[in-house]
Amino acid sequence: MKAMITGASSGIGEAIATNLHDLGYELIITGRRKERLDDLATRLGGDRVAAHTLDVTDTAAIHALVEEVGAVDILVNNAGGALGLASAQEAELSDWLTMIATNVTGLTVLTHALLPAMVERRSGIIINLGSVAGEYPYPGGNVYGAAKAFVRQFSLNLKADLAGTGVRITDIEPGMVGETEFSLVRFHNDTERASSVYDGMQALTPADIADLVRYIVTLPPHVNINTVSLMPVDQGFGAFNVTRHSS
Ligand code: NDP
Ligand code: 8X3
Repeated sequence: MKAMITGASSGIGEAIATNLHDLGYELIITGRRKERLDDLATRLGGDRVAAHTLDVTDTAAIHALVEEVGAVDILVNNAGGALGLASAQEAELSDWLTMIATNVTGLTVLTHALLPAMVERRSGIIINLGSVAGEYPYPGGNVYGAAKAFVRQFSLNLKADLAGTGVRITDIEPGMVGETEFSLVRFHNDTERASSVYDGMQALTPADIADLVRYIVTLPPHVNINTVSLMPVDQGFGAFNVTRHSS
């Protein structure tokens, strides 16, 4: 049984890869930082793990990899993240386009490339990493939230098309997950700002998400979990924001 995990070079993807390896899967771990993938392969013992450099924004590279590795039993579309927390009117266009290219286009192209073989074999599981940011708006969430809303709706629409094919599809939508590089990347390597995000609260951990994946992939084949929305106990929702006397 073979599982492909994108963005396995850190955080949630690395933890998911570790759990799937524990379950006995042969892994195809991907990301842009090959040395990180090689480290993970070594830590997992080297056997049953193939590390491949893959930038998910590179459609030709996705097609070449799929051609090389063939069908997989599990695809975890985890690669992605946020860039910036500026308001829409102040955000960098390049950040917006990168978020769409990774969280939306990369996930879509890889899914399109691997799905036909799953349907043909009448078996397979796709797990997408969405976010609570795709469910609830927050200031500065603009394109990141919109990209994750795409992941949520695309996953549900896949479920509609895949009914009766034997192929399963789940969107996992976490709130704040610490011990990842998510905030470091969002704040363009500002370590202080990144670590302050999790100050004084207990965030979810990559292991929490990986344990959820373990649960999902070990369910009987007739059970499909459509979406899972989860948050730290310490996280909640904001109130509506009312601007008064603004003119
Ligand atoms: P990390 O920054 O730790 O991990 C992101 C992973 O994505 C890295 O392995 C990175 O690898 C990979 N990645 C980023 N861009 C590309 C690219 N263009 N091509 C290939 N791989 C890429 O963050 P998380 O582990 O937290 O994030 C994993 C997923 O979970 C993301 O989709 C994120 O949006 C989502 N998520 C995270 C939450 C959080 O609070 N941490 C909450 C909700 C969802 P490399 O740099 O080597 O390419
Ligand atoms: C990241 C979760 O709550 O920081 O997707 O937007 S949150």
